[in-house]
Amino acid sequence: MFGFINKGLGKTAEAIKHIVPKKKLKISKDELEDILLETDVEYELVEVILREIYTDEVSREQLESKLLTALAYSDYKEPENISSPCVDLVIGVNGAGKTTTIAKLAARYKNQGDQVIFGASDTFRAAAIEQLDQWAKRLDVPIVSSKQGHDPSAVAYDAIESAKAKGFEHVIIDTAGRLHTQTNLANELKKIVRICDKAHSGAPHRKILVLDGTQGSSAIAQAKAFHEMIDIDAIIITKLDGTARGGSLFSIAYELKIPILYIGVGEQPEHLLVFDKYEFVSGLLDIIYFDEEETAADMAEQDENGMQHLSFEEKMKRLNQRIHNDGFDLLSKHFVREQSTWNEYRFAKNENTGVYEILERDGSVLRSYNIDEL
Ligand SMILES: Nc1nc2c(ncn2[C@@H]2O[C@H](COP(=O)(O)OP(=O)(O)OP(=O)(O)O)[C@@H](O)[C@H]2O)c(=O)[nH]1
Ligand SMILES: [Mg+2]
Repeated sequence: MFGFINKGLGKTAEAIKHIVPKKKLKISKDELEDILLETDVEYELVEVILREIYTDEVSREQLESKLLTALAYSDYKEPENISSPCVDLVIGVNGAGKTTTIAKLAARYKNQGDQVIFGASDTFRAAAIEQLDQWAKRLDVPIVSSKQGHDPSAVAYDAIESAKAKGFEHVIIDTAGRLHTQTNLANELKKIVRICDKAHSGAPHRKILVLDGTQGSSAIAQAKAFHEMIDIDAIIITKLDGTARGGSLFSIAYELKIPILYIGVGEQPEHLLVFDKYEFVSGLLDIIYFDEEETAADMAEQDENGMQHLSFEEKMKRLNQRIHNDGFDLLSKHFVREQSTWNEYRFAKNENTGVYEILERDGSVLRSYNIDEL
């Protein structure tokens, strides 16, 4: 969990800390609006979230329920009864992180003891084939490829056939993110889907859309276009480590209603994390709010002068009351006045003992108050 926050939400956390530098028990609605907009939650969703909060101050529990509601459709369910091999078709625009994500998926499958084969169906660019080939070598994964310009669906077909013959559990197919026209791309993707099914009934089992996390909410329109071409089963959001737009996940999930399968948090094969909405939300809330378990002592320590904390404020209120009951009134932070005589005395916190004291002119203590015992 700690690693998850560090890797995936580092930049997003920085952006939030500009608005709320120190953890709090409650934040104002204005602060919440700033946090949501700053981390690239789309305004429509920001309005929905704010509209449903009826108090001026927002607690961790209130925000948690709203954020989880936005992620209601983000849960991914593994398709049932897949006859091996399971075929992943990976699509997305140029540079979204498809090929890198394919390597990450392969590393994951291999780690669980499964065997994987790649299909280099991005035949639009020679460099794309070359890049996947390099990952194949590095990860020791066999690859089916052909020359630039060849039929990508034929490559997909061969890769599936090869996996069947070898008894492999997984096929991962790379695709081109851009062709000369959008219609070409749509036709090509549809054809790959058809041919996969021909090679292995039910394939591709997962049509996975890779979205560039640094594009944030602006990737939504793009995702809709792909979803219209071929129904997307799941989304992987990459490069979250490099962006402060972590909040866009809420908009993406809320608008598209397509499950989020993984998030990419770096360039190495191990930098792919299963997306868990509870973990994600609690990771974000930890940046803004105190943990439920964090004690008042932790809060006082976090906050140098303590004044911002409710529990501390409550203590100060009680201190005031006690001083008043003892016949004094607090004039300022450092002076009290005796009600009966109107004499003024210095009032200060003893730095050595932490006790608050009303002091005579000669420095002797007239009254002392241990704030923790009030
Ligand atoms: N920091 C970071 N970089 C990533 C991540 N995923 C991919 N990248 C980088 O993003 C760049 C593009 O990734 P590719 O995997 O080549 O993207 P692609 O979608 O295959 O691109 P094309 O084949 O050109 O369409 C590369 O430099 C990757 O190393 C990630 O999760 N975090
Ligand atoms: Mg690629």
